[in-house]
Amino acid sequence: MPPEHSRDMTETPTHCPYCALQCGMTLGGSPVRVTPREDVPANRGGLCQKGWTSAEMLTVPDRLTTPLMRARRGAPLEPCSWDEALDRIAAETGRLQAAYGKDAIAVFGGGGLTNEKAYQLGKFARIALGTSQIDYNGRFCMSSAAAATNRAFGMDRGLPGPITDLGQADTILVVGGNVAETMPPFMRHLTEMQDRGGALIVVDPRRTATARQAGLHLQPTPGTDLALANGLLHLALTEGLVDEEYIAARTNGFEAVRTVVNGYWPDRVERITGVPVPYMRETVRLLARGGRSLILTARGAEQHARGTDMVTAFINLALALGLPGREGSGYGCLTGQGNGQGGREHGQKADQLPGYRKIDDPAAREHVAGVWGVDPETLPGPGRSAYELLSALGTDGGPKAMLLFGSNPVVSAPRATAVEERLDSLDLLVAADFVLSETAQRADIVLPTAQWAEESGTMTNLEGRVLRRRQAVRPPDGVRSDLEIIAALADRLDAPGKWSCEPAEVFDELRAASAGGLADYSGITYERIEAEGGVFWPCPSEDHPGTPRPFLDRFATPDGRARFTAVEHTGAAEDVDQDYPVYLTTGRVLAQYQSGAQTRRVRALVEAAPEAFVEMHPDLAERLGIQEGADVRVASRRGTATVRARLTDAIRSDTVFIPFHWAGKGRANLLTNPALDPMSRMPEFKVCAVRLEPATPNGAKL
Ligand SMILES: Nc1nc2c(c(=O)[nH]1)N[C@H]1C(S)=C(S)[C@@H](COP(=O)(O)OP(=O)(O)OC[C@H]3O[C@@H](n4cnc5c(=O)[nH]c(N)nc54)[C@H](O)[C@@H]3O)O[C@H]1N2
Ligand SMILES: Nc1nc2c(c(=O)[nH]1)N[C@H]1C(S)=C(S)[C@@H](COP(=O)(O)OP(=O)(O)OC[C@H]3O[C@@H](n4cnc5c(=O)[nH]c(N)nc54)[C@H](O)[C@@H]3O)O[C@H]1N2
Ligand code: SF4
Ligand SMILES: [Mo]
Repeated sequence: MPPEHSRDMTETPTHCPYCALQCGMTLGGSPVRVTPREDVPANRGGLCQKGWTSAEMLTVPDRLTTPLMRARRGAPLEPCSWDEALDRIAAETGRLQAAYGKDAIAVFGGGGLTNEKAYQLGKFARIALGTSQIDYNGRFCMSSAAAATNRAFGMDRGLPGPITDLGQADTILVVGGNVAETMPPFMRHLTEMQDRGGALIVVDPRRTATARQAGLHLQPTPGTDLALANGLLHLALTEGLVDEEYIAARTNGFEAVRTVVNGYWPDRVERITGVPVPYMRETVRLLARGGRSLILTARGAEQHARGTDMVTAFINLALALGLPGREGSGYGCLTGQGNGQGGREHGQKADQLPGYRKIDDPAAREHVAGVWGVDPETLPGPGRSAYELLSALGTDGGPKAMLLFGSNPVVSAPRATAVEERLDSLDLLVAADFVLSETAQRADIVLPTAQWAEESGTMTNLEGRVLRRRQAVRPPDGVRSDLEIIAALADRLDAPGKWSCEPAEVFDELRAASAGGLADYSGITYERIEAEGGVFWPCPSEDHPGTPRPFLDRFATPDGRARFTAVEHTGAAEDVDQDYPVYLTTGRVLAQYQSGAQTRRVRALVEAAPEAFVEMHPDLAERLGIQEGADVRVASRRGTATVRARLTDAIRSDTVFIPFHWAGKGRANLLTNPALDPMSRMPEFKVCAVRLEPATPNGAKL
């Protein structure tokens, strides 16, 4: 077989560049054509519009193909050579670290990076720069579910079993997930379950496309899911539906939960959430009817200042009904980004080393330092979480420079104007990207990278299945892969250790570094992934089959039992009041992805979803004098956005919704509240208080 960089455009089986479903697709032809794969269980021949049009990203007209640099702040970005760019980064980081210490340099990664890149980036921060200041956009994504599952099960893995289990379930409760738009082929599994007589229940303040397919839709006030979950458990107890035998055999801590949920009687929960009592009763009855039941949370339940406890409340419910650790049943979190799962396992998190090891655990430090060939004493300790890191940039005692790989925080971080100010106060901002994202536009140095189909590596999908991303085309002249960039910088910084640019070699090192950790990849090889259609972690040896369902015998806690944690409802960090009387929630639409840096460049997607809008109930619109299609000013305590009104009775009349994919005046994150969860450090993207008014004098469409 020819080496991958010289292979021509033959048909190459790989996976979609975008979300965690990692739909299988084949790339081939010139121009590159996308064909869905039938052999990948996640999508079974399906793709969403983003997947179908993904190859267009390979040839966007404004693709970066040369490094860019600004002579000084305020000067324009101008083309430069790789050597100039890399030399300046090495010189500046050296100067700043000499003046301010190792932590003067921050690194910010992304959940879209392959396992190999995420691993190498974490290693680069710790031993090439020696900084503790690394975190990544996954903190904004599934970190609350990660914190909650670690607390309850001792391990954080997305789905509790293969995705094909969903079709065989009898009841699935989806809390705060709009999979019909965020992972369309996922619906096949839900439809299969429904066709077999199974029940789909959706909890969402909006009657989304997903909710419309459900037999039962619970429409709570944003931020009240914890009360709802406690209320469901209260009902399960009073109706004798909890599995006392399972609780005794497989869990600890139920008594405290029993006491707390005592206070969540149905009428009270209906008052807090707005969900009618009969709907709650029916939900509990369906979940507890025997057979296979799954409770799945997504960002709607997780992106809260109490997100960890919100998820915990649903895990408590699942445990009380005896679901986790039973084949086909359990609790799961729907991971989001392409490598949302793997990206959180190999060390780009502030408190973590590869293999999901804790950076403050002496044994973990010893093991990983051994693989890296350094003294464990030289490894830094835990750093700041994503939003705290962004807020510290350029402050006294905060980092003076940041290297960014795979995120666009100017659009996606909460309270974005404050983040912009911090970025602009840096001595040096470096962005590695294949397009000039809104954040790259503010950088001092921009490094053009290869993307997705132009390189290879591994991705871990929402099931915990490690997949191969294969190179299908050659990168354009002038760009380098992230691994090449990291290696070139490590070389200039005289870093210890090996810095391979070959994904397969980096993966082998990752396997060794993860060995013995919670996320043990040591038995996974590229060959096995190819032969077996992916391998589920943990997989501690090459003759180990991998672990599709991790908790069947025991949980990953020291005593093998799952842990209940009693949690109380407190409500959103910022409640509505006279000045800001309406709840704002934010999220996604089908045709755009994340900060839109990629999908706002694809023609068909721009046609399908051209601009930011605010979804609002006609009753609310009438009260405010706002008509369909009019420009609306939406103000919160953080800022003001101007977006187009879209009237629909599918949303509660006390709540509005703005998708966060657009830059400029329609940016949802001009408004959002950066209140952080105390455990996960997740910002409260899903609820804050706003005021709305027509942007044009009579509220009419211009
Ligand atoms: N088209 C598209 N697909 C994507 C992405 C994308 O950007 N675009 N991104 C990927 C990524 S990284 C992620 S993380 C996933 C996210 O996938 P999802 O979690 O499905 O997406 P969201 O739209 O953020 O949120 C889901 C729902 O939560 C609801 N919600 C808001 N507030 C609350 C609340 O307080 N309680 C409850 N129960 N629900 C609430 C919203 O109305 C929304 O319908 O999608 C992945 N797939
Ligand atoms: N209001 C609000 N804000 C949110 C959310 C919400 O629901 N509401 N959701 C949050 C969530 S769940 C997430 S995951 C974040 C995501 O938000 P971001 O972190 O901004 O995610 P992307 O838009 O995917 O940004 C990825 C950037 O990296 C580039 N890129 C992609 N792949 C690679 C690669 O391999 N290498 C390099 N060097 N660059 C690459 C892309 O071109 C793009 O510019 O947004 C969060 N922000
Ligand atoms: S659902 Fe996700 S992985 Fe599948 S085609 Fe769409 S964006 Fe790609
Ligand atoms: Mo995400």
